[in-house]
Amino acid sequence: MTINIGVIGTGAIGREHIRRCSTVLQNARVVALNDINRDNCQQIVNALTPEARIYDNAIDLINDPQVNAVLVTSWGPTHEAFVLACIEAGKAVFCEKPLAVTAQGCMNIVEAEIKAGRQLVQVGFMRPYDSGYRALKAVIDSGEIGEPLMLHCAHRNPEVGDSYTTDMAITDTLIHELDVLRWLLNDDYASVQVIFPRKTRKASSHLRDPQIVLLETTKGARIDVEIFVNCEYGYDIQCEVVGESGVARLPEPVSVQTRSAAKLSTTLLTDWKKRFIDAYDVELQAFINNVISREMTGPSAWDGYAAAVAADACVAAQTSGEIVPVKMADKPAFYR
Ligand code: NAI
Ligand code: ISE
Repeated sequence: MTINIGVIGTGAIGREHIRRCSTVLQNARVVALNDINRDNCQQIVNALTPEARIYDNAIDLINDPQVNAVLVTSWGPTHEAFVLACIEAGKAVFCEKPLAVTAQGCMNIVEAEIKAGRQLVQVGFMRPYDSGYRALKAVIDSGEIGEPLMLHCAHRNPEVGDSYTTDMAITDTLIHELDVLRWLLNDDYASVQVIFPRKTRKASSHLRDPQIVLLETTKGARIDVEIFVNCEYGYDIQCEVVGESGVARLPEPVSVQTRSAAKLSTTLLTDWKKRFIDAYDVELQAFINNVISREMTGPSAWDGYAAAVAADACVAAQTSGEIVPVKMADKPAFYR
Protein backbone atom coordinates (compact mmCIF):
# COMPACT_ATOMS: atom_id res chain seq x y z
CA MET A 1 0.00 0.00 0.00
CA THR A 2 1.30 3.48 -0.86
CA ILE A 3 0.20 6.50 1.16
CA ASN A 4 -0.38 9.72 -0.81
CA ILE A 5 1.06 12.58 1.17
CA GLY A 6 0.31 16.29 0.99
CA VAL A 7 2.89 18.71 2.42
CA ILE A 8 2.07 22.20 3.74
CA GLY A 9 5.22 24.31 4.08
CA THR A 10 8.14 23.58 1.79
CA GLY A 11 10.97 25.39 3.61
CA ALA A 12 13.98 23.83 5.31
CA ILE A 13 12.44 20.87 7.10
CA GLY A 14 9.59 20.48 4.61
CA ARG A 15 12.14 19.85 1.86
CA GLU A 16 14.03 17.41 4.05
CA HIS A 17 10.87 15.40 4.76
CA ILE A 18 9.84 15.47 1.09
CA ARG A 19 13.30 14.17 0.13
CA ARG A 20 13.05 11.34 2.65
CA CYS A 21 9.49 10.43 1.57
CA SER A 22 10.64 10.40 -2.07
CA THR A 23 14.03 8.70 -1.79
CA VAL A 24 14.48 6.97 1.59
CA LEU A 25 11.18 5.77 3.05
CA GLN A 26 8.83 3.03 1.99
CA ASN A 27 5.13 3.07 1.12
CA ALA A 28 4.75 6.83 0.65
CA ARG A 29 4.80 9.35 -2.16
CA VAL A 30 4.32 13.11 -2.10
CA VAL A 31 1.38 14.03 -4.35
CA ALA A 32 0.46 17.55 -3.19
CA LEU A 33 2.34 20.66 -2.08
CA ASN A 34 1.37 24.02 -0.64
CA ASP A 35 3.40 27.02 0.48
CA ILE A 36 2.63 30.73 0.68
CA ASN A 37 5.72 31.02 -1.50
CA ARG A 38 4.68 29.07 -4.62
CA ASP A 39 8.24 29.13 -6.00
CA ASN A 40 9.33 26.84 -3.15
CA CYS A 41 6.81 24.23 -4.32
CA GLN A 42 7.80 24.64 -7.97
CA GLN A 43 11.47 24.05 -7.13
CA ILE A 44 10.55 20.82 -5.35
CA VAL A 45 8.36 19.64 -8.24
CA ASN A 46 11.26 20.33 -10.63
CA ALA A 47 13.85 18.57 -8.48
CA LEU A 48 12.07 15.79 -6.59
CA THR A 49 8.36 15.23 -7.12
CA PRO A 50 7.47 15.84 -10.81
CA GLU A 51 3.96 14.45 -10.36
CA ALA A 52 2.99 16.47 -7.29
CA ARG A 53 0.18 19.01 -7.70
CA ILE A 54 0.72 22.52 -6.29
CA TYR A 55 -2.19 23.98 -4.31
CA ASP A 56 -2.65 27.69 -3.72
CA ASN A 57 -4.80 26.94 -0.69
CA ALA A 58 -3.73 24.57 2.12
CA ILE A 59 -7.33 23.69 3.05
CA ASP A 60 -7.99 22.49 -0.53
CA LEU A 61 -4.90 20.27 -0.26
CA ILE A 62 -6.18 18.79 3.03
CA ASN A 63 -9.62 18.11 1.56
CA ASP A 64 -8.38 16.57 -1.70
CA PRO A 65 -9.64 12.93 -1.65
CA GLN A 66 -6.34 11.87 -3.34
CA VAL A 67 -4.41 12.97 -0.21
CA ASN A 68 -4.37 10.24 2.47
CA ALA A 69 -2.17 12.00 5.04
CA VAL A 70 -0.69 15.46 5.59
CA LEU A 71 2.70 16.79 6.76
CA VAL A 72 2.48 20.24 8.34
CA THR A 73 5.93 21.82 8.06
CA SER A 74 5.00 25.50 7.81
CA TRP A 75 5.81 28.14 10.46
CA GLY A 76 4.71 27.34 14.01
CA PRO A 77 1.87 29.89 14.29
CA THR A 78 0.10 28.24 11.30
CA HIS A 79 0.15 24.69 12.74
CA GLU A 80 -2.99 24.77 14.89
CA ALA A 81 -5.39 25.74 12.10
CA PHE A 82 -3.94 23.21 9.65
CA VAL A 83 -3.98 20.35 12.18
CA LEU A 84 -7.59 21.15 13.14
CA ALA A 85 -8.56 21.12 9.45
CA CYS A 86 -6.91 17.68 9.04
CA ILE A 87 -8.83 16.30 12.04
CA GLU A 88 -12.04 17.77 10.62
CA ALA A 89 -11.30 15.99 7.32
CA GLY A 90 -10.54 12.71 9.21
CA LYS A 91 -6.95 12.66 7.89
CA ALA A 92 -3.79 11.57 9.71
CA VAL A 93 -1.42 14.50 10.21
CA PHE A 94 2.26 14.69 11.07
CA CYS A 95 2.87 18.17 12.51
CA GLU A 96 6.34 19.57 13.09
CA LYS A 97 7.03 21.02 16.52
CA PRO A 98 5.51 23.05 18.05
CA LEU A 99 2.07 21.45 17.72
CA ALA A 100 0.70 24.94 18.44
CA VAL A 101 2.40 28.03 19.81
CA THR A 102 0.41 28.03 23.07
CA ALA A 103 -0.80 25.34 25.45
CA GLN A 104 -4.38 26.44 24.77
CA GLY A 105 -3.83 25.93 21.02
CA CYS A 106 -2.58 22.39 21.72
CA MET A 107 -5.58 21.75 23.99
CA ASN A 108 -7.91 22.80 21.14
CA ILE A 109 -6.28 20.05 19.06
CA VAL A 110 -6.53 17.49 21.89
CA GLU A 111 -10.25 18.26 22.27
CA ALA A 112 -10.88 18.05 18.51
CA GLU A 113 -9.12 14.68 18.33
CA ILE A 114 -11.10 13.29 21.25
CA LYS A 115 -14.30 14.52 19.57
CA ALA A 116 -13.24 12.79 16.34
CA GLY A 117 -12.89 9.58 18.40
CA ARG A 118 -9.59 8.53 16.80
CA GLN A 119 -5.94 9.55 17.21
CA LEU A 120 -4.86 11.22 14.00
CA VAL A 121 -1.97 13.44 15.11
CA GLN A 122 1.75 12.70 15.41
CA VAL A 123 4.00 15.56 16.56
CA GLY A 124 7.44 15.92 14.97
CA PHE A 125 9.41 15.31 18.15
CA MET A 126 12.11 13.10 16.65
CA ARG A 127 14.43 12.55 19.60
CA PRO A 128 12.51 9.57 21.04
CA TYR A 129 13.36 7.89 17.70
CA ASP A 130 17.11 8.63 18.02
CA SER A 131 19.14 5.48 18.69
CA GLY A 132 21.27 7.29 21.31
CA TYR A 133 18.30 8.47 23.35
CA ARG A 134 16.71 5.02 23.01
CA ALA A 135 19.87 3.38 24.35
CA LEU A 136 19.96 5.89 27.23
CA LYS A 137 16.32 5.16 28.07
CA ALA A 138 17.00 1.42 28.01
CA VAL A 139 19.75 1.89 30.63
CA ILE A 140 17.47 4.01 32.84
CA ASP A 141 14.56 1.58 32.50
CA SER A 142 16.83 -1.39 33.30
CA GLY A 143 17.45 0.08 36.78
CA GLU A 144 21.23 -0.17 36.31
CA ILE A 145 21.88 3.39 37.57
CA GLY A 146 19.01 3.41 40.07
CA GLU A 147 16.33 6.08 40.18
CA PRO A 148 17.30 9.21 38.19
CA LEU A 149 18.02 12.12 40.54
CA MET A 150 19.62 14.81 38.38
CA LEU A 151 20.04 15.53 34.66
CA HIS A 152 22.61 17.87 33.12
CA CYS A 153 21.73 18.76 29.53
CA ALA A 154 22.86 21.18 26.84
CA HIS A 155 21.36 22.25 23.51
CA ARG A 156 23.89 24.27 21.55
CA ASN A 157 23.53 25.68 18.04
CA PRO A 158 26.47 27.37 16.29
CA GLU A 159 24.41 30.47 15.41
CA VAL A 160 20.87 31.69 14.78
CA GLY A 161 19.35 34.28 12.45
CA ASP A 162 18.45 37.83 13.46
CA SER A 163 14.76 36.98 13.74
CA TYR A 164 15.45 34.54 16.62
CA THR A 165 14.21 36.02 19.89
CA THR A 166 14.74 35.23 23.59
CA ASP A 167 11.44 33.33 23.94
CA MET A 168 12.31 31.16 20.90
CA ALA A 169 15.09 29.60 22.98
CA ILE A 170 12.16 27.98 24.77
CA THR A 171 9.44 27.56 22.12
CA ASP A 172 11.71 26.60 19.23
CA THR A 173 14.77 25.04 20.86
CA LEU A 174 14.20 23.84 24.46
CA ILE A 175 10.88 22.35 23.32
CA HIS A 176 12.85 19.28 22.14
CA GLU A 177 14.23 18.72 25.65
CA LEU A 178 10.82 19.39 27.19
CA ASP A 179 9.48 16.50 25.14
CA VAL A 180 12.34 14.01 25.22
CA LEU A 181 13.10 14.35 28.95
CA ARG A 182 9.45 13.58 29.90
CA TRP A 183 9.69 10.51 27.71
CA LEU A 184 13.12 9.53 29.04
CA LEU A 185 12.07 9.77 32.70
CA ASN A 186 8.42 8.78 32.28
CA ASP A 187 7.60 11.85 34.39
CA ASP A 188 6.06 15.32 34.06
CA TYR A 189 7.26 18.77 35.11
CA ALA A 190 6.24 20.39 38.38
CA SER A 191 8.04 23.75 38.13
CA VAL A 192 10.51 25.72 36.02
CA GLN A 193 12.93 28.60 36.41
CA VAL A 194 15.14 30.41 33.88
CA ILE A 195 18.39 32.17 34.69
CA PHE A 196 20.60 34.23 32.42
CA PRO A 197 24.38 33.98 32.63
CA ARG A 198 26.62 36.67 31.17
CA LYS A 199 25.50 37.33 27.58
CA THR A 200 27.68 36.29 24.65
CA ARG A 201 28.82 39.15 22.39
CA LYS A 202 27.79 37.00 19.40
CA ALA A 203 24.05 37.32 20.16
CA SER A 204 21.89 40.01 18.54
CA SER A 205 20.79 42.96 20.70
CA HIS A 206 17.28 41.51 21.24
CA LEU A 207 18.45 38.00 22.23
CA ARG A 208 19.54 36.88 25.69
CA ASP A 209 21.93 34.01 25.04
CA PRO A 210 22.86 31.69 26.73
CA GLN A 211 20.10 30.71 29.13
CA ILE A 212 19.90 28.02 31.81
CA VAL A 213 16.54 26.38 32.38
CA LEU A 214 15.99 24.58 35.68
CA LEU A 215 13.19 22.02 35.75
CA GLU A 216 11.79 20.02 38.63
CA THR A 217 9.78 16.91 37.83
CA THR A 218 6.77 15.59 39.73
CA LYS A 219 8.98 12.78 41.16
CA GLY A 220 11.48 15.40 42.37
CA ALA A 221 14.29 14.94 39.82
CA ARG A 222 16.18 18.18 39.06
CA ILE A 223 17.20 19.04 35.51
CA ASP A 224 19.41 21.82 34.21
CA VAL A 225 19.39 22.56 30.48
CA GLU A 226 21.83 25.02 28.98
CA ILE A 227 20.47 26.65 25.82
CA PHE A 228 23.27 28.36 23.91
CA VAL A 229 22.32 29.18 20.32
CA ASN A 230 25.42 31.17 19.33
CA CYS A 231 28.05 28.78 20.65
CA GLU A 232 30.00 29.03 17.35
CA TYR A 233 31.81 25.70 17.57
CA GLY A 234 29.09 23.23 16.49
CA TYR A 235 25.65 21.66 16.96
CA ASP A 236 25.98 19.88 20.26
CA ILE A 237 23.33 17.97 22.22
CA GLN A 238 24.31 16.67 25.65
CA CYS A 239 22.38 14.72 28.25
CA GLU A 240 23.80 13.14 31.40
CA VAL A 241 21.56 11.30 33.84
CA VAL A 242 22.80 10.95 37.43
CA GLY A 243 21.08 8.08 39.22
CA GLU A 244 21.23 6.69 42.74
CA SER A 245 23.97 4.22 41.84
CA GLY A 246 25.49 5.38 38.56
CA VAL A 247 25.62 7.86 35.72
CA ALA A 248 24.47 7.37 32.10
CA ARG A 249 25.30 9.69 29.24
CA LEU A 250 23.79 10.21 25.77
CA PRO A 251 26.27 8.72 23.25
CA GLU A 252 28.10 11.09 20.91
CA PRO A 253 27.31 10.72 17.19
CA VAL A 254 29.77 8.39 15.46
CA SER A 255 32.88 10.24 14.34
CA VAL A 256 36.27 8.92 13.25
CA GLN A 257 39.10 9.71 15.62
CA THR A 258 42.24 10.99 13.91
CA ARG A 259 45.80 11.41 15.09
CA SER A 260 47.63 13.94 12.96
CA ALA A 261 49.75 17.09 13.24
CA ALA A 262 50.36 16.39 16.94
CA LYS A 263 46.62 16.33 17.66
CA LEU A 264 44.08 13.69 18.63
CA SER A 265 40.71 14.82 17.27
CA THR A 266 37.18 14.00 16.15
CA THR A 267 34.94 16.22 14.02
CA LEU A 268 31.81 17.73 15.54
CA LEU A 269 28.60 18.25 13.59
CA THR A 270 27.32 21.76 12.88
CA ASP A 271 23.85 21.09 11.49
CA TRP A 272 20.69 19.73 13.21
CA LYS A 273 19.66 18.05 9.94
CA LYS A 274 22.70 15.75 10.10
CA ARG A 275 22.73 15.21 13.87
CA PHE A 276 19.28 13.62 13.87
CA ILE A 277 19.07 12.41 10.25
CA ASP A 278 18.38 8.79 11.22
CA ALA A 279 15.83 9.80 13.86
CA TYR A 280 13.89 11.88 11.29
CA ASP A 281 13.86 8.88 8.93
CA VAL A 282 12.60 6.54 11.64
CA GLU A 283 9.92 8.95 12.97
CA LEU A 284 8.48 9.58 9.51
CA GLN A 285 8.53 5.90 8.52
CA ALA A 286 6.72 5.21 11.80
CA PHE A 287 4.09 7.80 10.85
CA ILE A 288 3.59 6.20 7.42
CA ASN A 289 3.31 2.77 9.02
CA ASN A 290 0.82 4.17 11.54
CA VAL A 291 -1.31 5.63 8.75
CA ILE A 292 -1.41 2.20 7.12
CA SER A 293 -2.23 0.37 10.34
CA ARG A 294 -4.62 3.17 11.47
CA GLU A 295 -2.95 3.22 14.90
CA MET A 296 -0.90 6.22 16.06
CA THR A 297 2.08 5.27 18.24
CA GLY A 298 4.39 8.31 18.17
CA PRO A 299 4.44 11.58 20.14
CA SER A 300 0.76 12.45 20.46
CA ALA A 301 -1.26 15.65 20.61
CA TRP A 302 -1.16 15.14 24.39
CA ASP A 303 2.66 15.12 24.28
CA GLY A 304 2.51 18.31 22.20
CA TYR A 305 0.24 19.83 24.86
CA ALA A 306 2.48 18.72 27.76
CA ALA A 307 5.56 20.27 26.14
CA ALA A 308 3.61 23.48 25.41
CA VAL A 309 2.38 23.83 29.03
CA ALA A 310 5.98 23.58 30.26
CA ALA A 311 7.14 25.96 27.50
CA ASP A 312 4.51 28.56 28.50
CA ALA A 313 5.75 28.31 32.11
CA CYS A 314 9.39 28.76 30.98
CA VAL A 315 8.50 31.86 28.93
CA ALA A 316 6.72 33.31 31.99
CA ALA A 317 9.78 32.43 34.10
CA GLN A 318 12.09 34.24 31.65
CA THR A 319 10.25 37.48 32.43
CA SER A 320 9.59 37.05 36.15
CA GLY A 321 12.88 35.40 37.13
CA GLU A 322 10.80 33.33 39.55
CA ILE A 323 10.06 29.64 39.97
CA VAL A 324 6.86 29.06 37.97
CA PRO A 325 4.61 26.03 38.60
CA VAL A 326 3.64 23.85 35.62
CA LYS A 327 -0.09 23.24 35.73
CA MET A 328 -1.31 20.53 33.39
CA ALA A 329 -4.88 19.42 32.83
CA ASP A 330 -5.63 15.80 33.81
CA LYS A 331 -4.61 13.36 31.11
CA PRO A 332 -7.69 12.10 29.27
CA ALA A 333 -8.20 8.31 29.22
CA PHE A 334 -8.16 8.63 25.40
CA TYR A 335 -4.32 9.03 25.53
CA ARG A 336 -3.50 6.33 28.07
P1 NAI B 1 11.26 27.65 7.05
O1 NAI B 1 11.04 29.11 7.26
O2 NAI B 1 12.51 27.22 6.37
O3 NAI B 1 10.03 27.04 6.24
C1 NAI B 1 8.71 27.29 6.56
C2 NAI B 1 7.91 27.32 5.27
O4 NAI B 1 6.51 27.46 5.61
C3 NAI B 1 8.29 28.49 4.35
O5 NAI B 1 8.56 27.99 3.05
C4 NAI B 1 7.04 29.39 4.38
O6 NAI B 1 6.84 30.08 3.17
C5 NAI B 1 5.95 28.35 4.65
N1 NAI B 1 4.73 28.91 5.21
C6 NAI B 1 4.61 29.84 6.20
N2 NAI B 1 3.33 30.11 6.43
C7 NAI B 1 2.60 29.34 5.61
C8 NAI B 1 1.21 29.16 5.40
N3 NAI B 1 0.30 29.88 6.07
N4 NAI B 1 0.81 28.25 4.48
C9 NAI B 1 1.72 27.54 3.77
N5 NAI B 1 3.07 27.67 3.93
C10 NAI B 1 3.49 28.55 4.84
O7 NAI B 1 11.14 26.99 8.49
P2 NAI B 1 11.62 25.53 8.93
O8 NAI B 1 12.96 25.63 9.57
O9 NAI B 1 11.42 24.56 7.84
O10 NAI B 1 10.59 25.26 10.13
C11 NAI B 1 9.25 24.87 9.87
C12 NAI B 1 8.69 24.20 11.13
O11 NAI B 1 9.45 23.04 11.41
C13 NAI B 1 8.78 25.07 12.39
O12 NAI B 1 7.64 24.85 13.17
C14 NAI B 1 10.03 24.57 13.08
O13 NAI B 1 9.99 24.74 14.49
C15 NAI B 1 10.01 23.10 12.71
N6 NAI B 1 11.37 22.51 12.68
C16 NAI B 1 11.55 21.34 13.31
C17 NAI B 1 12.81 20.79 13.37
C18 NAI B 1 13.04 19.54 14.12
O14 NAI B 1 14.18 19.28 14.50
N7 NAI B 1 12.02 18.72 14.35
C19 NAI B 1 13.97 21.42 12.72
C20 NAI B 1 13.63 22.63 12.02
C21 NAI B 1 12.37 23.14 12.01
C1 ISE C 1 15.22 24.19 15.19
O1 ISE C 1 13.96 24.71 14.87
C2 ISE C 1 15.11 22.77 15.55
O2 ISE C 1 14.07 22.23 15.74
C3 ISE C 1 16.38 22.13 15.86
O3 ISE C 1 16.24 20.77 16.11
C4 ISE C 1 16.92 22.84 17.07
O4 ISE C 1 18.16 22.31 17.46
C5 ISE C 1 17.08 24.32 16.81
O5 ISE C 1 17.55 24.95 17.98
C6 ISE C 1 15.77 24.92 16.39
O6 ISE C 1 15.96 26.28 16.07
